[in-house]
Amino acid sequence: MFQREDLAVYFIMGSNNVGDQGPLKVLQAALDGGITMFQFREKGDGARIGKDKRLLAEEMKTLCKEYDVPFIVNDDVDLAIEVMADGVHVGQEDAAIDEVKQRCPSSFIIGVSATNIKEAEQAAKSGADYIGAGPVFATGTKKDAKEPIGLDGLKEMRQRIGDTPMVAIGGIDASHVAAIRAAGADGVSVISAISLAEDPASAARRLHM
Ligand code: TZP
Ligand code: MG
Repeated sequence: MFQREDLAVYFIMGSNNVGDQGPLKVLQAALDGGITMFQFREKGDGARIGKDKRLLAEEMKTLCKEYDVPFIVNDDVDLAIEVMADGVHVGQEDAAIDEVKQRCPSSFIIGVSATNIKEAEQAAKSGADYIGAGPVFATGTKKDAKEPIGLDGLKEMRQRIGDTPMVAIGGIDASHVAAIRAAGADGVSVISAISLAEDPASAARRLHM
């Protein structure tokens, strides 16, 4: 069962977000550091496709299961179902949430990205299990990221979506966690703060309140 506490330290990664250690070593370290949720986001330059992508997803899912951490797949609903993930995360350009809900097992955690108030309200209304809000700060990791909403934008989203679980994303590091929680988010989601850290386990640990 998904609970908002799962959003506390939400790590997101694909194979091109890491250096020489490779994605599985980094994920293992992040799990050792206490991440509470993981999203496999395989896109961009050199992203794996087809069988390679599925094999990596399966290995990551197995690792997450060992730690009892929910394993979420970004965008790819077919893959999420195929590897029996714990859920799927979709953006505004991806499949409509009604359709996603129809296709997935009822136990699936469904996350939706929101880059502004209107999208957040819509996502909450459509029954998303959680909203990924941002980018809160500028990020170099997502090339087509929208304008940052800032802590004020995050606060306003919280006011408009009632108690729908919400996780903040974009340019976040350990120094932001307290302010982001104070703005009403249930947690932080990060890529580079963990994936590019010299010591991903400590980086994950530092993101806890
Ligand atoms: N969506 C909005 S910002 C972002 C995504 C996937 C990238 C976040 O990466 P980082 O390295 O934590 O800024
Ligand atoms: Mg997407």
